[in-house]
Amino acid sequence: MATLGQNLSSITSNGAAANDAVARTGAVAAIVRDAVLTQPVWDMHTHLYPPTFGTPSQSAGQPSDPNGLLLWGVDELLTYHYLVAETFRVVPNAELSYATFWSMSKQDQADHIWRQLFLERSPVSEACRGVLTTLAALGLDPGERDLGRYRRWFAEQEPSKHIDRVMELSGVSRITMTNAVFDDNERLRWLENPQVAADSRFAGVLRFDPLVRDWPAAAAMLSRWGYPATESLDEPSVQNARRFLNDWIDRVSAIYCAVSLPPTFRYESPEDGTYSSRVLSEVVLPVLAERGLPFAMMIGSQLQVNPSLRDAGDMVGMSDVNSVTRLANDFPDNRFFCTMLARENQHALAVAARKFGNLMVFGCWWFLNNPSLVDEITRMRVELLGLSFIPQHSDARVLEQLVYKWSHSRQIIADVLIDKYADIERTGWRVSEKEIRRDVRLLFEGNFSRFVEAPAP
Ligand code: RAT
Ligand code: ZN
Repeated sequence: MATLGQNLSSITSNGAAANDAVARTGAVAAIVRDAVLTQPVWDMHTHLYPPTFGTPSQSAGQPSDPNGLLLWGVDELLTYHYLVAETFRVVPNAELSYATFWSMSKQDQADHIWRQLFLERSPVSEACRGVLTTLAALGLDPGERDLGRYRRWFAEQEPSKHIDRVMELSGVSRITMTNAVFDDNERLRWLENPQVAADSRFAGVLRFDPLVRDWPAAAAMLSRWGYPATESLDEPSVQNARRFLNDWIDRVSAIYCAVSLPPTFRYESPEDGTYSSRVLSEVVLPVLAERGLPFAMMIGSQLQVNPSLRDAGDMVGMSDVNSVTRLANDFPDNRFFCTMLARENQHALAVAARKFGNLMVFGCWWFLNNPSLVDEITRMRVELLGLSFIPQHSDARVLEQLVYKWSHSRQIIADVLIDKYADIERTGWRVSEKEIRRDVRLLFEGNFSRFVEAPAP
């Protein structure tokens, strides 16, 4: 088999064609795997922050802030809401009530989850496996099963240096935040310290779900914050809402704006009589077109079907892809990122992206971020869209999740690409190492940086 880096063009077909074909397949696979595993990625959607936003975790060098926004460390990894949901399946609330669980300290919650999901039964779910991948990559042997030792190790880390280390381990070159302007805890931190996000490792994204999901509630809040707006969305309200967006885009240095939308979200036309269509067509999309910023729609999360689970209580639902195509068609001066939560929506969404160059499909979101589904969705997208999509984002809520979310995804993306290059090579087409690395760069960095019109880090 050819070694990595061997010039692929040196494997010719003079004579032993079958052997050469086998050698090429092996050499291409090795190069693809290396390219995918080493290519830096610009992670386009996370819930991570620089240490300046405070951190609730114990660390060396920074006092802990109970409401801090940067989550990291083993207790945060274990209390990830994906694992909270899995724990309540095996210890139903009849045995340990929701109220009792939420009143426990973070460390006690983590102990409970560790015992139930890692010790009482094997941690085979994707979210459990992720904790193990992450510990191993950090040099903490999961085989030891020693939560106390893991805790001591994390408490010795200095947050900013730890971020560097995690970014290096996960191959993440830039972390895109989700800056939720309607969240008081976050909004006040921006207002108190305009330099709060002065950290070149992080990029800002203005997130404003209530504006599109619940205009009357958003209007009341805007009014309180000095942007008078009425439920009727009259002309002054439109102007003030636009001013609000412009001010916050500037404050956050947003590289795009984003919302999460319910499965019931519909857009027929600017005049379809819904608040969301009016807010989009009169406020959000004109501002973003003027600013040259993309608009990200994450569609399909039905909020709080079980409110007692808090962040873990949301559900998936089928959404309407035609609403997305109508938006892409009616607003050609806007660029749209879109991801959908239902597996059943993935094919139509990829087909929609074939119709509109201003629509960029991204990521395998939340309940789709499981190996079997990432494999299926990535294959289908390559077949329909070639290399013109963004295969994955991490959605990390806890810093070290960058490690497992990217290592698990990279392995699958490499498998898919290896098969796709093998398919085209069977026709006699030859790919070079340079072309493979170029293609991988597009998927991990280039397509995103082109769409946000910002240079890759
Ligand atoms: O994946 C998640 O952690 C979800 O809870 C959400 O954060 C979702 O990704 C979102 O951005 O709304
Ligand atoms: Zn998210």
